[in-house]
Amino acid sequence: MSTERRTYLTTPIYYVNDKPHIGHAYTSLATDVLARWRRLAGDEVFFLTGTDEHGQKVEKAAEARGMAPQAFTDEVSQAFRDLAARMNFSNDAFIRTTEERHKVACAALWQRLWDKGEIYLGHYEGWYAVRDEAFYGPDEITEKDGQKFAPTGAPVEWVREPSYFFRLSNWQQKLLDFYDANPDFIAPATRRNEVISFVRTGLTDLSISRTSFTWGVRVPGDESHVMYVWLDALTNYITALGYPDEQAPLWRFWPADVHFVGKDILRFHAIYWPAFLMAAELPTPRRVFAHGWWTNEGQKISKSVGNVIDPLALVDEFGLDPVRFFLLREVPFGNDGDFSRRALMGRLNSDLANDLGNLAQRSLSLIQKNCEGRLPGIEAPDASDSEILELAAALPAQVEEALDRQAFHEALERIWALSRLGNAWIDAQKPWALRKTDLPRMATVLRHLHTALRTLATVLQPFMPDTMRRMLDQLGVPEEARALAALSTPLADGVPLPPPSPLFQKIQDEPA
Ligand code: ME8
Repeated sequence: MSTERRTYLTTPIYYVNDKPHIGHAYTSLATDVLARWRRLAGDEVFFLTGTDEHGQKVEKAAEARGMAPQAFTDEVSQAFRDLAARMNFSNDAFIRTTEERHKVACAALWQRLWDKGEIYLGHYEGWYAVRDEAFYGPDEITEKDGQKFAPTGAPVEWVREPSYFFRLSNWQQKLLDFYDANPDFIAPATRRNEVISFVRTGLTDLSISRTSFTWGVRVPGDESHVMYVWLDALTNYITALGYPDEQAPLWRFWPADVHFVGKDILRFHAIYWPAFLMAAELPTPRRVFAHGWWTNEGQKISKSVGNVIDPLALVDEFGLDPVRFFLLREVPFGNDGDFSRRALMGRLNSDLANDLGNLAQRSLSLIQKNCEGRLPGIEAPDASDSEILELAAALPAQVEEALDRQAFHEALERIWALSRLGNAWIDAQKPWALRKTDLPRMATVLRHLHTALRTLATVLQPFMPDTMRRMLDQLGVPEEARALAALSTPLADGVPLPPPSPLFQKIQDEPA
C-alpha cells in the first residue's frame, strides 16, 4: 500500500447559470471517494471544487432573473456549496472564479503566454454556442428549421469581433507527442482515442477573448476584451494552489493527479489545458478522467423535458449513503448510465440491506448474545478458514488497484465479493449451532467474521462515510484504528462491542 503520496484531485467548476443537478453531484462524488480513499491510505490530499461564474451564459441567466451578475452568482454559487455539504463531500477548498485572487492568476497566466509570443490580436468570425461556451468550425454545424446547431445540440450564433488568439495550431504535434509519452493522461482509453483523432485532423488557433459583453476577467493591457471563459475557468486549478506564486504553500500539489470531468468537457481539459500549460512552461496534469452521462428512466435529462434529477430530493428520500453507493455501483465509471428508481431500490435492498447489512447484523448479534458482547479470540483455528481470511487481507490492495484506475464499480464489486463470501461462510459454519456443540470453534468463526466486517467497513468508508462510521463503532474499532494501515493490527481480544443496530433499511417496492 502506498504511503506519503501527495494527491491533488479536482472536479469541474460548475456554471452558476442554474441550480445543481445529479450530474454535478456525480462528478464531485467520484472525486470525493478517491480523495477519501487516498487520505485513508495516508496521502496528503488536496481536493478542490467550485463554481465557474463568468461568461455570456451566466450573464444571460442573471439577466433573465433580473439580477446583477455578481448578486446572481453569489446566490447560485451558495447552492453548490450547500450541495457539497449535504452530500458530505470532503473538499479542502471551494473556488469561485469571481474571486480577486483568481483574476490575478488569470492575468498572470495570460501575461506569461503573451510574453512567450503565444498570443496575438486578430479578428474572430465564426460560430459560437453560448450554452457550451464553445466555438465550432463550419463543418461541425447542422441546420434544422432555419436554426443552426453545434454537435452537442446547442444552438449557435454567428460571431464577428476583434479577438486575441492563442497559437493552438503550433501545439498540434506537441500535443500528439505528449499523449504518446503519457498514455494514461486521458482515460478511459476510448476517450483518449477520440481526442487523438480530433487533434490529428488539425487544430486552428483558438479565440481567447471576447468584446461583445463584459462579464469576465479583463485582458491585461486591453480593457475592451474579457478573457474567453474557458481560459478563465481552467486557470482555477492553479489559482487554488496560489498561482502565480510558485512559492505558495499549496503549489506543491501541482500538477493535478486527476481532473474529473464529464465527457462533454473533455476537449477543453485534454487539448486546450495542456496546450496552455506547455506554452506557459508549467507542468501538465497527470490525468483527465471523463465519465459518462446519466439519462433518467431512459430519457436524456433536460430542463425542457422537465426530468432533471435533484440530488437532494433523492437523498431526502433514500438517504445519503445509499445514493452515494448507488451512483458509483450501478454504472461503470466512464460509461453512460441510466438512472431508474427500480434499479436504485433493487441495489439498496439486495446489496446494502440483504447482503452487507445482514452479514453485519447476524454476526454482531451472535457475538452480542453468545460472547457477552466482547470480541472473541481465535481459539480453534481451522485450515478451512484461510479462504475468508486471505480474501479479507487481499481486499485493500484490490480496491486500491481499481481506484487507481478510477474503476469505482470494480472496487465495489471486489468489496461485495468478500461480503458474499462472508454470508456463504456464516451459513456453512453455522455458529448458532456451534454454540451448543463447540464453543471454541464458534468463537473462532465469529472472530473471523468480525475481521471480514472490519475490513469491509474500513475500505467502504470513502463510499459511505456516515454508515461506515456507525459500522466501525459497532465493531468496536477505535477512531485511530480506521485507516488502511491499521488493518494489519488486530483488535485486542475481549474488546467490548455495543449492541448492534441495522445499518440499512429495506425499501418497500413501489406499486408499478
Ligand atoms: O461545463 N450526467 O460546467 P457545467 C453526468 N463550467 N454528469 C453530468 C451531466 C449528466 N447528465 N450533466 C452535467 C461546465 N454533468 C464548466 C466546467 S471546468 C474548468 C469548467 C456534469 O455546470 C459533468 O461533470 O456545465 C460535466 O462535465 C459537468 O457536470 C458540467 O458542468
